[in-house]
Amino acid sequence: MIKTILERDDLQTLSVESIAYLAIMEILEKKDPELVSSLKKELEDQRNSLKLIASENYSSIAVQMAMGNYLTDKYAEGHPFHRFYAGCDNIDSIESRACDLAKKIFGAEHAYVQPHSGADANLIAYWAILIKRIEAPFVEQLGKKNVAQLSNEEYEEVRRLFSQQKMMGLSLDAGGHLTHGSRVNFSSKMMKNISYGVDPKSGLLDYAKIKEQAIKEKPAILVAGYSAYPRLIDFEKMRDIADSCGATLLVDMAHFAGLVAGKQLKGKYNPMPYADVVTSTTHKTLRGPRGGIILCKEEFAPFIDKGCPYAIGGPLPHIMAAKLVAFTECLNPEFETYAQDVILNAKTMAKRFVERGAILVTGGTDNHLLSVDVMQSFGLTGRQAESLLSRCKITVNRNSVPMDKNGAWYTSGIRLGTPALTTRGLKKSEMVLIVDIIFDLLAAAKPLVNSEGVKSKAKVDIDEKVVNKTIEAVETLLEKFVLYPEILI
Ligand code: DSN
Repeated sequence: MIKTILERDDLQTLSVESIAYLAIMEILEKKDPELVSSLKKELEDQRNSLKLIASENYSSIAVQMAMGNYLTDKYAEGHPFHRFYAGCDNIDSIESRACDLAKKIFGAEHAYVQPHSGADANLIAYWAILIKRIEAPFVEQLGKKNVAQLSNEEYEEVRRLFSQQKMMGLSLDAGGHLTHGSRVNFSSKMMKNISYGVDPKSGLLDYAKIKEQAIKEKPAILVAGYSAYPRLIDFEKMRDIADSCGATLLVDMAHFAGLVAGKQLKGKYNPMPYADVVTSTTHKTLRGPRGGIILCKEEFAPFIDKGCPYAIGGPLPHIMAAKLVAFTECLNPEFETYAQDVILNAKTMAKRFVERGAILVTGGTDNHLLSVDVMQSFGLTGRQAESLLSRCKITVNRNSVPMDKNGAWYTSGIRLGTPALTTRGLKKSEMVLIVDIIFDLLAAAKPLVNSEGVKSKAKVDIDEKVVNKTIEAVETLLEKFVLYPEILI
């Protein structure tokens, strides 16, 4: 007979975090034991692997706890103190305090913390910008009070004008995000998409070329930001480009928001003074719950605040509570050290890869991520490298390199990031060790060749002894860095 948590002999010795998690497991066990098994297994897997996914992190237990409660039961359409539902007093308090903290952390004129994700944040921001630029002046010109007063013909004209607008963002293979105008995403369907790339030789943004393109194309929205670009962006230059073509400058800092909050991106590398609208996720370098935020200049505020109803049916009060907790953590001086270490760790990894002879996109990194060209370095596709590393408990994701010949499925690169391992406490010397482990493993692998002599793009040929040795090395390294040591379940 399993004892309930209250009957445990060691209750007095357990941390409050362990007691909280044990209680959660006990409650869930009665509903779905299989879910509890998956939850326990996930903790074990995360504990036993080297997480190098550049967009992932480990949130605090406080952030996790703020998400799991009855706040989820509330509808709060609208925004703080301006709701379409009654009974939102406490949600008003939570959401407005989260907005105030976000403004303080980033030095923003206005904050909106409802987006459910970074993609949501971009969707809302694009609509808000188009409505401000096109719909609002159109409505005003016709002497109408709001869009609901337009006739069907007039509204059709708004829709036609929207579809004529252009957005210009970094292409996916050069490190841009799907929502920056990729053909498989809504962003290229709501506006005409013009992509800019990177210099084919250096892999770096070529600002003069982007400016030339922007002046020719005249986009309504210029997007700066990335998912896999390992360098800093000069936002002063991006501002100048936006001004030269009359575009609204939107910076998507989903990947590097934590580096801004941690005061590591200063001057022209901090997007806040230059952008009209800044979007972000809250769960990557920022280390909060899975979600999004939008920061903007005051003139955009009335439009951004209508994210619900533009694109959100109802905000998630429990997630906004967790964002509030994460923002309090960003204001802790420890967060600055963390952000500094994230970059230091990434630079250390990049340096070691180069010393060992690997080819990196742009030759290195200035931020939290690096992109290793595994095709040029090891003759492997990104897919082969990703699965082999995963077998050895090292999680990375395959990623295109600029002008990738292997396409978006197999790719020629892998993207590595340091936020999660930095949170876990790993430092420079461990980074060198990790690069050596990865390098030795990938160097020992070859693409599997079938009986007809065809090289696989997915499978590799490798001595199992090397695989086992790698797993052992990872396990030994992680023994010293227990993830969530305060949780015993
Ligand atoms: N999936 C995220 C990333 O890995 O960068 C972006 O949405």
